[in-house]
Amino acid sequence: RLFNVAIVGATGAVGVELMTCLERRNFPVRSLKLLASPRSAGRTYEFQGRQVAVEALTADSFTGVDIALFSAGATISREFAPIAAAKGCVVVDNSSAFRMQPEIPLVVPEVNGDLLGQQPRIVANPNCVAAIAVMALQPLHAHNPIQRVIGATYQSASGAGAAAMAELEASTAAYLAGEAYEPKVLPHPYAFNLFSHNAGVDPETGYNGEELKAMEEIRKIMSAPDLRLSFTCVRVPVLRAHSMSLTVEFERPVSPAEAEAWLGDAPGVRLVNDPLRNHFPMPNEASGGDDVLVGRIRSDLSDPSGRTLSIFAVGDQLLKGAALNAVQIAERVAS
Ligand code: A2P
Ligand code: 11C
Repeated sequence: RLFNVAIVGATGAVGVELMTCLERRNFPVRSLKLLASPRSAGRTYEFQGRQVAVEALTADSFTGVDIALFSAGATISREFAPIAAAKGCVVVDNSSAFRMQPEIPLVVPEVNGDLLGQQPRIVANPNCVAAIAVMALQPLHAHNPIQRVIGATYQSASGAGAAAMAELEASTAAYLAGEAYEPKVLPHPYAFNLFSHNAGVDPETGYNGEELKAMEEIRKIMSAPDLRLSFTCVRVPVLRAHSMSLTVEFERPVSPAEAEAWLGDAPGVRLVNDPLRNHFPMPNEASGGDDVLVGRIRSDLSDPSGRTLSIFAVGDQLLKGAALNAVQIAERVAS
């Protein structure tokens, strides 16, 4: 069976990757509709050897569409995803609009793809930190329950969209030319700098919105409501892969060799763990690839009980952190 597919936010950083993922994974597309703001109407993209023109998103856009992949932000999803679903379309939504609604499945197929068997109308695609983290955590959790994770992230420009990626390039060029650059997309100078994630800070807890999303979404995806988590999210001047240090406390003692074996067997995970060459996961090696790279697996010396490991994970934010995961969900929905 072939499917009529729509991409909402087709001109964005994730939207363009959605097109490439559908194409290279041979998703059974009958027709592809590209939707964005009226600003982009008429712009064309090549898909399967044909030119497809972008159309302005309207309430009528979803007639005859079987699967809609949304990546145009939460406001657009809140308005248009219910309209699409009411027209019989299955929505895979990359925004935060529906993720924490109890009746909406929040899915990373390798972890909880079984939820798609219930044929939901709207499926939420997780925050990129959550998606990448659970790829590294779930294969461990399946063998020895995880009780607590302390995470620190090193997040790329792509998470803030195509305009932020352009700002990283332009501000770096300006810096090297010795010219002034006024940030327009992100709140702080980005070239040769890093800063606490640009999501707003919750006055009650002191955590920012990205940290809170990552923590609640990891619990939901892993069906682990009691998992204790604390994240610090930071934006670094990298174009498109998110890195994270995860300090993971288990129920029982665990050795790095055991963890390496469990991660080595996990689909979608690739071990990059070569202490002799000091070669561990890096954003330049994760970028453009489907796998989440995991390494630097070592016992945390601050826990004498032997129940804590530190690991480092890196995943392409635009792929497993967004477009690839959405297309993997769509593949399961279509099968
Ligand atoms: P457009 O390029 O026409 O503004 P990114 O996350 O890379 O910033 O991309 C955001 C995506 O969301 C873009 O495809 C953008 O389209 C789309 N978008 C933004 N505002 C709207 C809107 N009002 N209606 C439809 N799509 C929108
Ligand atoms: C970032 N992960 O890197 C964010 C962007 O929950 O979908 C995506 C926010 C989200 O800034």
